[in-house]
Amino acid sequence: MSKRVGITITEHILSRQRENPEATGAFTNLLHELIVAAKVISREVNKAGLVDILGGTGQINVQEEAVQKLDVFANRVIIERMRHVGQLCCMGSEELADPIEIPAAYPKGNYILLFDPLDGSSNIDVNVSIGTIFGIYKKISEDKAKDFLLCDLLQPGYKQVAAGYFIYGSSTIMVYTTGDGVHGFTLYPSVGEFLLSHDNIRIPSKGKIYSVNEGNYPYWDEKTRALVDYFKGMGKESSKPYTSRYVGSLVADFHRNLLKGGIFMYPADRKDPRKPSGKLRLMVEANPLAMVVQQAGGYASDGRGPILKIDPKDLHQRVPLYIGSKEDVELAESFLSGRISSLSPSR
Ligand code: P6P
Repeated sequence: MSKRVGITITEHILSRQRENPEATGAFTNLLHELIVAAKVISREVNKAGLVDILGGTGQINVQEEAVQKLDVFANRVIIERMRHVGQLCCMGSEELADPIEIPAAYPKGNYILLFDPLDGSSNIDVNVSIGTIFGIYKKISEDKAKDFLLCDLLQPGYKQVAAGYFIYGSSTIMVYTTGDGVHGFTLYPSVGEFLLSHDNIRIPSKGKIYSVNEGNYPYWDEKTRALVDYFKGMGKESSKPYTSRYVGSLVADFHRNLLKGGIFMYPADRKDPRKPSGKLRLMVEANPLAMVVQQAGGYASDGRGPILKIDPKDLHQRVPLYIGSKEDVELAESFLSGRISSLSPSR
């Protein structure tokens, strides 16, 4: 066990800051405030069954998804806490159509925060783990007359300076990377501190788990079906069957595969003509998790190539997602590109 297990997230971030001679403390300040926001969200999520904040608000968000009260709460907590930190020039939320400006009264900074405030919210009422996903970029625009430009928000994922997620489950865990490995911290509720519990997470190069919503099988193309049939040990290219695990909450499915190995897939499908690339969002879901998994030795693809190299066109664009153990994701690319000719069953 690493000698560092048990140190606080604050000490972990500060030790990183001390190792970086150019560090000004701005990033440390930004991450610290995000952690406070997550603690507030965690408290509400963990008592959701006890107070009347369950159920929908009757509103629909920019993704045309029923908005749960905790979604609204989490979105508001993050925006209100982060906008006065003085380290951001703007934000982007999965819940809001437009970029979030920092009010004139507040100091601005040179970072951009993109986030999904409460992913998996359809699981809130049934007590399944849900999460907050975030990616942080440096400002690139130089127009002095503007706090930010759209190009600051629409950067490819490899430009992220940090990314991670909070998973609100049997315990609240924060997993993040600043480009120097992936580390997990578990919230010690009675102390109110995140303590290092998973030092330098590495994902197995090949797993035994596949995660996909097989209810969408009728809406997939032939190559996608062949790929999933392979993981099931069926079809022309048979293999030893993998185990199927699917929670329906991206952060929960991703976190399990990160620790145990395996592949999570949300393929393009014909289910909704408005969402031909599937359901998941590039900027606030795929890119942050792609940075985490790559830093842990894994890989994330849209089926053709690296998620992190996609040039974004829209803040809310959707993307097919294949993410997890490197060998499994590369195999998925082989099926989806048609490169697969024949695989020995022993593979
Ligand atoms: P489906 C939750 O709404 C979410 O955005 C992700 O957390 C999850 O992976 C996905 O949708 C589940 O979608 O279509 O399988 O229910």
